[in-house]
Amino acid sequence: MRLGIIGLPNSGKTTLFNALTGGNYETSAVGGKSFHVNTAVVNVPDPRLDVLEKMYTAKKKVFATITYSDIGGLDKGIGEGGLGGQFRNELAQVDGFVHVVRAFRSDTVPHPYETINPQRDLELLDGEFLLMDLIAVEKRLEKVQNELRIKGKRAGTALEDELPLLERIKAHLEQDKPLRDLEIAPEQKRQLGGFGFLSLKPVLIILNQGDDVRPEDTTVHYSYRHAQHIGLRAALEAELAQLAPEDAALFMEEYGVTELSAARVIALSYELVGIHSFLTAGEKEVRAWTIPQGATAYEAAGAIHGDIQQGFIRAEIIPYGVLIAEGSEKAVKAVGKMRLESKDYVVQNGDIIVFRHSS
Ligand SMILES: Nc1nc2c(ncn2[C@@H]2O[C@H](COP(=O)(O)OP(=O)(O)OP(=O)(O)O)[C@@H](O)[C@H]2O)c(=O)[nH]1
Ligand SMILES: [Mg+2]
Repeated sequence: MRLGIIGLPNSGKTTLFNALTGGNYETSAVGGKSFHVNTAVVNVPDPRLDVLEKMYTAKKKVFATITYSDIGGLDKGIGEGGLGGQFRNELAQVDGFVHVVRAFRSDTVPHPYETINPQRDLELLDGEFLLMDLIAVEKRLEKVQNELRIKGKRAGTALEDELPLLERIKAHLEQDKPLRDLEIAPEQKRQLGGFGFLSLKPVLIILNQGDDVRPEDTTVHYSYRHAQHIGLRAALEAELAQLAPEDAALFMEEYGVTELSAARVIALSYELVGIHSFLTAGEKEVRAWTIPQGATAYEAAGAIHGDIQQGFIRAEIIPYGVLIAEGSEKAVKAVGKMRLESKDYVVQNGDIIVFRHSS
């Protein structure tokens, strides 16, 4: 899964990218308009693995991962066709967005629209995405209508089914609402996958705050489904990400920072794109595995190895909370709380699983 970090020039995208990935990419006060992408894979922090590592005296700890791409070069006017093909592809291919909105004040970093106004900036770029989606849906609609007119019944039921969906999408966008807020059945959503509608993708809005946080810097109004917002100080967190853990702790104490938001942003964005983790634990390693929310035990087995899936017999499951409550795997088994599940069991976040399989 990959999330695209987007935002207006000088909003702090690259700074946030560095904070999330521990990277050291160059940030600048110039506000680049040219298209560029930085990509990095990061571990998804999971305190459960730290606990399991100790409990099982495991030799290795393997985190789930997620990818971030810092996509520079977005600004007002892109919806009107100012966006090149490569750029458009990059946006269409990510699974969700992290939208950085500037809330920090600075005399040395110019704002492209001069004043600090998070709500305006959020709506500005969001509006461009809506416009791009509207243009895309109108194009597709025209094509489908033409084909239906020319071929009639021979065009097939798939196109006939698509037509009302496209019309519904168009009407929704014309009300200035993102597609992520439109009720669309899962199979229809899959059908739309190839069009890469931007406003259909989940979004995590980051209010990038400076050192003097004012109340108006902490909230924006964006009450749509599959969207959340959170405030953080990207510059401070990027600096901390460069330090050794013990130095970072000292620094945090000095600046009165009790908790870093980067870890929370990673965890939130992981959930937002519809995935979660099941766990495996043993002496060799403790590990988090990524699966789609709602995936079955059979699908989870496949995430580890095709052979395990093929030979699936049953899944032995201990929910993480049960393990902690009972204190050990042995204790869980003694009270009969280990569960035996078949292929179609829907795996829950934090299930610790052993797959029994024929080889
Ligand atoms: N004072 C202050 N400066 C910040 C903060 N966040 C970022 N900056 C500065 O703002 C400038 C722009 O930050 P970048 O991270 O390069 O912004 P960007 O969105 O990647 O910019 P472009 O890629 O050029 O569009 C840099 O000089 C940063 O050091 C902040 O919270 N406070
Ligand atoms: Mg940048």
